[in-house]
Amino acid sequence: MGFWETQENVRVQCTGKIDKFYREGNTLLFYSEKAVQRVKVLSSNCIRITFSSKKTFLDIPSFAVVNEPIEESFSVQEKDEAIFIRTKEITASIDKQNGRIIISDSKGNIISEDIDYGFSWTKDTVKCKKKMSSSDHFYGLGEKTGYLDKKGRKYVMWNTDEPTHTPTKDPLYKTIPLLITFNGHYASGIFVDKTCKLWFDLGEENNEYFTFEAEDFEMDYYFIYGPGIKRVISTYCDLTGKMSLPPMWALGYQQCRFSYYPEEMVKSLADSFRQKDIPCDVIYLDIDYMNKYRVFTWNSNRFPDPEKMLKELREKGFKVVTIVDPGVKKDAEYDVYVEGVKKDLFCKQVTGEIYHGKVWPGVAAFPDFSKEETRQWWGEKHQELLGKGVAGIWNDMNEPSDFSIESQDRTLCTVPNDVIMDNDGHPRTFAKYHNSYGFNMCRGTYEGFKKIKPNERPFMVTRSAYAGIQRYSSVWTGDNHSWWEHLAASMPMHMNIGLSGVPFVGGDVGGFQDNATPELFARWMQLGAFTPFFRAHSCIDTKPHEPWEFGEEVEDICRKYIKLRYKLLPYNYNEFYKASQTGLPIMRPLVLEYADDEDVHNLCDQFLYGESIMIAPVYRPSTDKRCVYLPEGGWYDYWTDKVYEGKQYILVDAPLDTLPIFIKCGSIIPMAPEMNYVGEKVVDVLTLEIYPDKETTYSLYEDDGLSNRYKEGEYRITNFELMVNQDGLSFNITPVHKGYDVKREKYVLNFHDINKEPVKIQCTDEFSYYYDVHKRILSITLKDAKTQQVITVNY
Ligand code: MIG
Repeated sequence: MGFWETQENVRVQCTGKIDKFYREGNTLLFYSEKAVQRVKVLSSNCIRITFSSKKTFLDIPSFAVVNEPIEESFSVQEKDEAIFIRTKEITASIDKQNGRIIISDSKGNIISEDIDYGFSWTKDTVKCKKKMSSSDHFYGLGEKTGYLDKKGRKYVMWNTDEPTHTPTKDPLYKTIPLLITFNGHYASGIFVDKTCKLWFDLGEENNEYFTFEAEDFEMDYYFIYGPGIKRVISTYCDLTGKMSLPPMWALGYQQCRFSYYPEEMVKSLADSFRQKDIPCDVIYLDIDYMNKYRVFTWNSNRFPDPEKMLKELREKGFKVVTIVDPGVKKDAEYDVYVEGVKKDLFCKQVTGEIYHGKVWPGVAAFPDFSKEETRQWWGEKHQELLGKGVAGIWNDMNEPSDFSIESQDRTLCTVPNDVIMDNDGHPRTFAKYHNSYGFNMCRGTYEGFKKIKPNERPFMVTRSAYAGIQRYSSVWTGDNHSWWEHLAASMPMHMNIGLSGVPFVGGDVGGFQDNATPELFARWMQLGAFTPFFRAHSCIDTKPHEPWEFGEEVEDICRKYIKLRYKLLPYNYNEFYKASQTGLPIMRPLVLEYADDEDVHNLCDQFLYGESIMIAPVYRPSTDKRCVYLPEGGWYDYWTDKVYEGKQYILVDAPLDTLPIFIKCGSIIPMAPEMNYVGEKVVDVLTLEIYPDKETTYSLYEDDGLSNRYKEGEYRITNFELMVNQDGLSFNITPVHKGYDVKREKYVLNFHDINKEPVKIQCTDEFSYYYDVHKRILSITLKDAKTQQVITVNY
């Protein structure tokens, strides 16, 4: 096949006729005159497609993919027009005329179809062009502005320190190139595993096709067949790994500001939380704790004895997380810099000289985190922090941001493209590894964390990320503003990050830049209480943004929702557990559960928090009512216990102190007593809020919330089962794994929506009960017998 000139010097070529193909194990190679494409069968619903315009493959080990399975049970059939690869679930055909790939399911429905030709390339890029239909929706893509459905825009993947996220701003800090396509019936995923610049044009250029393009001579992507969205995500997480369980305190409320110092201020901040009866677990130290922004140092005037301070805070239940930036100050007297130079750990220019940019400490070198040795060294450096009692690490500026390049175009304010990264024997330019920089920084930190504190679970939060980051760190969405628009925009952004394999996500509650109004702050706190990572943060030159800075009414609202967050800890922790097992998000769009319902395909102003709770935040000023969509099934208003039929829009009251919360009929929600911080009290009484449907089951995971002993079986799983019949109900409690003693004494079972006083209650163990006729709640208290317990109620 030929080529054509679109513009001067931009010669576009495409695969052309396939001359020969080979199979070897799970791999097929297809050669045309100028290019080669490789299909690897990984499982019955996943294939990897690599294309090279140079006829050879890079074969650089992936940063993202940690588990690439091999599937050999598939058939290959050559016909006149195409070669067919058939697994149990999908058939991929490779057109002999042009190399294009068409994938269909076992019933023959076309799921994915290259159009015009397969791959095309220029001297700088490789592109793949696929058919798009009018019913297609696009989800995932990590951290992007806009609505839930990403259709209609072109996005670029290039990690950028972009402090002003206006509605169409792109790119931001993270790259997670997982594109989920859903046509209303079938979902599939395309995961482009490339750390160079990428573009996804999802219908901006044309509404007949979408494209993805890499700034490289090679394209490498995984095609994942669903048919459901959940399966796409879980298959993606089988490849890239899952979040491991964080320490339970990381689910508590976290307080941040740029910056809390000196020590007295940090301590009095902590005391204020306790005095004001507002629960809080974590306080952050931003860049000003360091000695002139030198990483792994302390400013000894501001923090004369960090170890002592951290110990005192710990005794009050506070954990401290410190920021760590990648830039290492160029300073001949500074050991970290000197060591990095001596051990050859910094990124270098082609000339062999260390590249120096400029960040907070001034002129600085950038560790080459693509090298194993650098990551190890960096990890060990955290002894200075973690060894002194710091509880977690906050990685910032790791796109990486570089102030030495001044440009209106923020994508340029980073380490230049021609700097070299070593990647352990696979040296390429920064341009090719750019999007992995923050990821590998986190990887080094995480490994170091595990060495320094082998008995603890690492806690980290990062701004920049690449696919697979969930293995190492939680993420936050960078420098938002105290704008209503950002409060609203955070919902689809968090949901799409969740759909991209990263369940532990949140944004700066209250907004980072600008001053929040009391009303905005209250509304944001309500939403924040239902985001996996729950941290308030504000910038250096803003007014104080602590929960008590906005008057009494707002302080009360903050207290109410932060306390609710703590009461929901068992539920929330269980959601984290499930996410660690499945890879599925905690904060999830309704489309994940109600895919057949067209009304939810782009619904992004309400969301599910875990399996039972739906949140419909207020995200506009002067608003005390909002429209809520209830999907199929029944829904309880959390505040009034009023039950609604699903599949309807309702208007609910939402005065400033009310966040509309709905509980799915058929839910069991475990709750803990109020506490000031995680672990303050043993949860000796576990309350189950039970919202009946005909049949309901719930499985609760519990462990010590801190150590890694759960990996050796030290955890408890208890199953709860409710069955409702005409004249009563029965409830079973069944411990199914008893590897950990949760020190529970009692259960309080609150059965909601009970309209009659019971005439008879029987239980395998001693119990007491109370029926509240006004609330229509039957409350039964019984001891945790640690064996199977059965309760029957007759009305
Ligand atoms: O150039 O460390 O997004 O959360 O407070 C700004 C100071 C650097 C950006 C982070 C923000 C943090 C701030 N940092």
